Amino acid sequence: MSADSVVKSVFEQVLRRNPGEVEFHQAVKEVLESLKPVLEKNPQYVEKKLIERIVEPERVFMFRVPWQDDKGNYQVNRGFRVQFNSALGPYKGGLRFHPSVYLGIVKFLGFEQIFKNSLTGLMMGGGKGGSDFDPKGKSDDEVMRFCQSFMTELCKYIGPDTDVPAGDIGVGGREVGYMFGQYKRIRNEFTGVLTGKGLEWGGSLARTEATGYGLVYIMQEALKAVGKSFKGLEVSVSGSGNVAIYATQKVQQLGGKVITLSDSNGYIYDPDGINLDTVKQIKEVERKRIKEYVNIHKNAKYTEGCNGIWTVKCDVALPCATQNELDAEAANALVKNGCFAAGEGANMPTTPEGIDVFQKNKVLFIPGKAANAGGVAVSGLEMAQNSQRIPWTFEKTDSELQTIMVNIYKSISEAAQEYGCAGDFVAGANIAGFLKVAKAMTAHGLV
Ligand code: NDP
Ligand code: 2IT
Repeated sequence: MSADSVVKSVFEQVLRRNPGEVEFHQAVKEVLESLKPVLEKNPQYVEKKLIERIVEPERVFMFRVPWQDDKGNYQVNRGFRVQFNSALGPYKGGLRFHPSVYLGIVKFLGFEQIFKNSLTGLMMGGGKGGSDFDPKGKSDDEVMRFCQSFMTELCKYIGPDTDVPAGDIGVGGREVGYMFGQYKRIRNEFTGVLTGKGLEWGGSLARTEATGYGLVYIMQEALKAVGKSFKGLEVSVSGSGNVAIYATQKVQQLGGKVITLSDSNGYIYDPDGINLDTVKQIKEVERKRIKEYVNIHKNAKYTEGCNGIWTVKCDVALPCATQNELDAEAANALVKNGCFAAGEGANMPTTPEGIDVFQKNKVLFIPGKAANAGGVAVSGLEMAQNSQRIPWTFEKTDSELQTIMVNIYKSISEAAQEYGCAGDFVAGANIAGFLKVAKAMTAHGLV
């Protein structure tokens, strides 16, 4: 059977077996398309049904999360954990709390995580979880009661050598704290079962910064390869959460100017460059909306709705909010305005049509699997520190992160080169990420 027909038939089976899970279909399609040259070169992977196995999660949990709000009303949400692939290590990946979460989102994220974690070079399998719970507008006590109920069920399936969750959209230090407390209480164990922990109780320095910093480190490496740097560049960042804030910080440290940020209501444009102290106060301390920014910085402008953010003229675009936030129209607007590089801080923020526009116009495009791997990489370093029971300094952790991001850039460039698509970092990331997992799965026999 040719690689083409294998991919076609596996994808048809994915559509049949996972009806309605459109984000999962999108993520699988991209990876399978990239793997055609790998299957041609390695017929043993076709014979051993590597592709059929890798698109099927090892295990999926869905559970009821009952909790009580401040008024005493009972509430019910749905919880998920997808343990996708453990060929390279314990399942590892974040938890997302957002009303849009359903099985298809968790599966797309878990699937991406397999290849991303492989690219880090650390021993981590792929997994993801979350809930359709919306933390927005909830009191601390409500969030705590929800997290405790969520962990009361999740704690049956995870453990420091089994499955190690972390944060994602809607899950930060506060939520990880409540979940860790409940796990410790039920299991009577103080272990590194979650990453993104507080620094006083097993967290790693630089984990908070890691995804945003890592994104900028890999983009810096990619820019260096074409004789450029961030110095003097105008950068458009979307989102205003963990990834967006620390991507902005690192761009600024490297001499670039970040001119936009957004949330799900709208975006701000500040021609003077974003003032991060203001953003951190609004988003991290007060947990308010990004539009508050323009009350303090009078040259800045707020626009309702997030679609227009990519019409702002910039040199580099860093989408750091959510999936499918940058479509073909947005990519065309960026190209027209002279944008020459884009790096995905979020998971799958660019639609397939958007990626097409970037690649046809020779925009230097680094996909999320590679570009946002810094977060999970430092999570892996947090696990290492927890095993050693010794915390590392910020400098040591940050320097390991830089090395990992430079190595990811190297391995995705080399894989693209080797498989005849030099400069296509989407294919490079999928191929390099896959090969390691495929070798491990082959060594493990029929699993
Ligand atoms: P946060 O919850 O800290 O921030 C999310 C940001 O994205 C907020 O500004 C939020 O706005 C915006 N956003 C979320 N959903 C939507 C939506 N449907 N439409 C428009 N804007 C939206 O999450 P993170 O910064 O941690 O995550 C951002 C992205 O980065 C996600 O794709 C995540 O999977 C990815 N990522 C995160 C890593 C991490 O370590 N945290 C690691 C690797 C990837 P609002 O407040 O209005 O919801
Ligand atoms: O998408 C991701 O890589 C994350 N949300 C971070 C996962 C982790 O385990 O740190």
